[in-house]
Amino acid sequence: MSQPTTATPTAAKTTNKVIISCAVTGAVHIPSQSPYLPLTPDQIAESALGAAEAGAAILHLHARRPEDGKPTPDPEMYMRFLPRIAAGTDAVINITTGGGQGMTLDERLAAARRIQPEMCSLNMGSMNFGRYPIKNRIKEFKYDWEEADLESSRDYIFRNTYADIERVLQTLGEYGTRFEFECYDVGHLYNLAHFLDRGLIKPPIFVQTIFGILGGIGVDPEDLLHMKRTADRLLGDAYRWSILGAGRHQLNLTTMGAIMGGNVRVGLEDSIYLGKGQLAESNAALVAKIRRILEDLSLEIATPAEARAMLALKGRENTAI
Ligand code: KMH
Ligand code: ZN
Repeated sequence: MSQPTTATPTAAKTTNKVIISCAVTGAVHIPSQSPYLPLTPDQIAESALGAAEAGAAILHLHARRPEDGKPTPDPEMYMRFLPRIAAGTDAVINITTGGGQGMTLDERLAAARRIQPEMCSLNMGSMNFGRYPIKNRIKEFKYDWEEADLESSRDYIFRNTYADIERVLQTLGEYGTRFEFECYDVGHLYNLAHFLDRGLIKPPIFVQTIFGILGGIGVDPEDLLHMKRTADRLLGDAYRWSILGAGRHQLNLTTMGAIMGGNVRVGLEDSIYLGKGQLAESNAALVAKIRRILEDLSLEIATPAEARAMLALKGRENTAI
C-alpha cells in the first residue's frame, strides 16, 4: 500500500514548476581556470542565448573586459551584449549589483541604473569572500591581473552594509526592479526578514541561498536543510526558494533543493565543471544537464513567462534595454 500523501513540505512551493537561472560568467572565476568562460561581449551574448535555449528562464549577467577578461562595471560594456540577448530570447535579464572584487557601490549600481532591468541581484550582508585557494589550481596565469586579484581576496571584505542594501533597494526600486536576494549564510536570511518587517521588501521574495563560498555557509546537506528551515520560519510563504551550489556542489545541491520544492541556479559563474574533472564547455551544457535531471524527476521547468508571473516581474517592455 502506498503512503498517504502529506501536505506540500515547503511554504515556498506553490507551483510544481522550477525556475532555472543561469549565471553566465560572473566575477569569481578567472580566465586561466577555463577556456570556456565567456569574456567578450560576443561570447557572453552567445553563451547567454544558448543557456536560454537550453531552458534557463533567468539570465544573471556580469560584464568583463574583452581584452583580458577582468570583471568591469562599465555600463557601456553591458550594452555591447544586452541588446543582442534581448533580441534573441524572452528570458528574464538579471543584472548583478554584487559586481566584482574592489568595485564601489556606485560602480556596482551603474549598469543597473542604466538598464533598469526586471531583476538585479542584491547581496544581503557583508562578508569575507575568499577566492585565493583558486591560485593553487592554476599552473600558468594567462593575464597579469589574475594572481594578484585572487591573492587580495585574502584581505577583502565584500561590503553590503544595511545602508548599502537600503540604497540598492531605493535606487532600483524606483524603476520597479525586483531582486534575486543573495543569501550566503543564515544571518543574511535574518537581514532579509528585517527588511521585510520594515516594509522595504515586498513578496514574493526570490531568495538565492548560496552554498560553498569561502566566508559563507558550507555544502553539507544539513546546511541546505538549515537554510531552508530558517527561511520557512522567517519568511513563511512570502518567498520563493532558489539554490546555488558553488563549484563541484552545483548539481547535487540544486538537485536536492529542487526535490524539496526549490528553484535552481547553475552556470559558469558558479561552477566551471560539468562532471568530475570535466570542464563545462558552455552554459547551455550546465542548463541542459540540470534540466535533464529535473525532468527525469518529473519536475517541470518554468518558462520565462511563468517565471515572471511567479516573481511578479514588471516585464521586458518596462526596461531600458
Ligand atoms: N557569484 C555568486 C556566488 C552577485 O552577482 O551579486 C554570487 C553573485 C553575486 O552572483
Ligand atoms: Zn553574480
